[in-house]
Amino acid sequence: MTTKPYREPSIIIIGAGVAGIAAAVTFKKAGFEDFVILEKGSDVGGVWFWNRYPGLTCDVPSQVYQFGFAPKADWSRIWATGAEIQRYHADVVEKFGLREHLRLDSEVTDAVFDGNRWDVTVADGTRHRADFVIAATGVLHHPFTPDIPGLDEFAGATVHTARWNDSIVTEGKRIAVIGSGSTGVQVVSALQPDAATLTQFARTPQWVLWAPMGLRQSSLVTKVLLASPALRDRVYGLSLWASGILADVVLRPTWRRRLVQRFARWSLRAQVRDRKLRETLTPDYQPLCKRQVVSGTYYQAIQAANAELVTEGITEITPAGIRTADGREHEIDLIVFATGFHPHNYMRPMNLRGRDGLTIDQAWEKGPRAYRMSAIPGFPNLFTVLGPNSPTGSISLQYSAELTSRYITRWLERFRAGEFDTVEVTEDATTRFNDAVAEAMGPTVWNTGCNSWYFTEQNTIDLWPFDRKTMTAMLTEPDDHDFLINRNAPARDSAESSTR
Ligand code: N01
Repeated sequence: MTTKPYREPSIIIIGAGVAGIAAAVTFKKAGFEDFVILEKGSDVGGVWFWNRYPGLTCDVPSQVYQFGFAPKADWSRIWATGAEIQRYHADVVEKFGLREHLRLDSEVTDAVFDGNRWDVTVADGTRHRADFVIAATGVLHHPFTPDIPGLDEFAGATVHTARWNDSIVTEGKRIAVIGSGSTGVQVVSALQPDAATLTQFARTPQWVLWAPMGLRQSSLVTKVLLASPALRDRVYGLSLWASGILADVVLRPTWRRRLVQRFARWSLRAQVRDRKLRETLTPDYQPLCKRQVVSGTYYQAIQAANAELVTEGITEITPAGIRTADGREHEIDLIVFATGFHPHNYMRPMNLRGRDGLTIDQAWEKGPRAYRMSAIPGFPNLFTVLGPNSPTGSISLQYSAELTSRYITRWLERFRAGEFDTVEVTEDATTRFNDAVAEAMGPTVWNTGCNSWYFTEQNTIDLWPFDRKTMTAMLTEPDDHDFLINRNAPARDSAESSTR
């Protein structure tokens, strides 16, 4: 094959969360230096930067909730707090020399493909040009606040958990928490002890799996792992392997799934003795169907003397509180919205235009759709890391982001070798992948009859229905048959060859 001379690809990574950090470190390790990371927040970390509500803890054990290239021996807890995870991200950024590539407070407003390269504009008007765009924009970063009548007239304070305001006083207040997902459960547990009253408005009860989330990592374990990097890497590998059990449990209806579901039911029975409250807290769908909530403190918190669970629908917010469908007015000083996100927005509201002016809204008119989480037809030289169908809730997100980043690196290497100028996944390959996804969703627990944020408006499930081995096989080497590989793009201006 004839190849063009060696040239360095310029790359723009959008987002400095788990996906963006994984991409940047992977590219750097492969010898690619001409990249910038554009991050809309004022620090790195993505969800771990934006979320700092009281009680924020990762419900995935720390030994697996970390990058494979940066295993940390000295996690202070088995399930780390949000603050510790955020410090970890900052340390990784320093350790791998990403600061010089980072542009904080840089929200991308436009990313337009001109037939040859990408033209990317930031909110302050700064423009960058590059050969490749990597969209590492995350899933859960557009908070959703329901439009409840009367909200504007409320005399107290309001806050969404994903935009916590540290000046808010919670101690001694009459607090309402709206929402019963992973966030609602954590924030109820954290705020109840010091609140005057805590009222949780739960539209749909959740199964809450018991786990001792406050458990510290023993100092002996830390000492041993610090002394032996080989052992530390083995523990990471083992944790990753063990997490495969979760994928198996959610993907296939076996005795293993039934066992976990029995544990969820037991968690409720063992901790809530009051029959009436237990009935109110019992969901009418299978455990694991929604994103599983894990907590060792929630059921105690909601049974405390100053706590109340309200399942009546909210009809309006009054200046003094919240009125429910039974006509009751709950007097409230602070409303905490733990009401989740617009989860399928991905790069939007960015003006993202691919080949021939195709907008992402046009391409995704029928919902978000990508090839193996990583490429979108009509958008040449653009890859997504933790894009549509990412394995939230089944496979390590760090593992998936690193795997996808290595896969993209294969394309960068081929570009560098002069093998192509633009590469774009085909419509056909994307349809085949999405058909396989739809079929594989059949036996998953997510498809057993509950309403969850996993569902798109088109009623598809935006998750990864395969195991880790299949994911690894799909994202190890690019399959050229699935791509339009173009070697004839017009020659580019050599003065424009850098992102910086
Ligand atoms: O959001 P959610 P979340 N009136 O969408 C309710 C991750 N996470 O922030 O179930 C009343 O799950 C809504 O009710 P319903 C994790 O992946 C991870 O809690 O739709 N209620 C629901 O109860 C998680 O799944 C960690 O009927 C309204 C809640 O708001 C994801 O983030 C920690 C309402 C929203 O729940 C999102 O979790 C925290 C209305 N109008 C989160 N509108 C880790 O530890 C919505 N609700 C890793």
